[in-house]
Amino acid sequence: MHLMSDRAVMATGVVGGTLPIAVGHALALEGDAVAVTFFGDGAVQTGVFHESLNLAALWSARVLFVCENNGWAEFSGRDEHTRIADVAAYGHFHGLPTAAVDGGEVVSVREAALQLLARVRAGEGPALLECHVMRIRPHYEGDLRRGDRAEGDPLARLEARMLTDGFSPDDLARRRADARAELDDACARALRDPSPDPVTDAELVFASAL
Ligand SMILES: Cc1ncc(C[n+]2csc(CCOP(=O)(O)OP(=O)(O)O)c2C)c(N)n1
Ligand SMILES: [Mg+2]
Repeated sequence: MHLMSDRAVMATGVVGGTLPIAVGHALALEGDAVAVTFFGDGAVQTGVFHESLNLAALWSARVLFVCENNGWAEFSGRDEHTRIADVAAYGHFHGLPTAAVDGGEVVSVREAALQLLARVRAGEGPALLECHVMRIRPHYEGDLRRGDRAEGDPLARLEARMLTDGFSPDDLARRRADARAELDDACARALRDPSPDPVTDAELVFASAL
């Protein structure tokens, strides 16, 4: 929900909030650039999910909708808030090319995403990718009640697959250390950055300065 970067246009604590923004963003993009929006299965029961898929399909917006379906919305199991088991059903219903994959299998996610992205880029309209995943950590740190399934960790599964595919344990250890160093460096840089000046709080919120 809360990731931002130069290419991550927005994130928000409002469940489903990124969906219509992604459609608008896609309509403003030029060339064959594509907007990709990630959301949980909890967002699928919001009205904007359906409005966004419908409008994107009608206007052939270049959007890839990616749902991470872990079967939970905060503390409610999927069967407590919907009678529809698979999110992919809504893709078919709204007329989008749709795929459903094991979201813990990195290679399958990549292959399915590339196939759908090729269609979106070609101007065939939006697409929906449903990734079935496990919640590997509780909803928030300290909540140990439900859904802690470490065996669903996509990185651990990828490592196991790479070892089977012939990568050496040393190679994997080196890659892990490189990734760790990159993250440590990014965290250190973020902590060193000065906090924003409070007088700039309205910048980029309104079209013209207050
Ligand atoms: C509009 C809105 N309603 C309710 C909430 C409270 N809330 C936070 S997370 C969440 C569940 C979202 O489900 P999902 O996207 O599947 O995330 P998961 O619980 O699987 O991490 C809810 C209802 C919110 N943040 N925004
Ligand atoms: Mg969920």
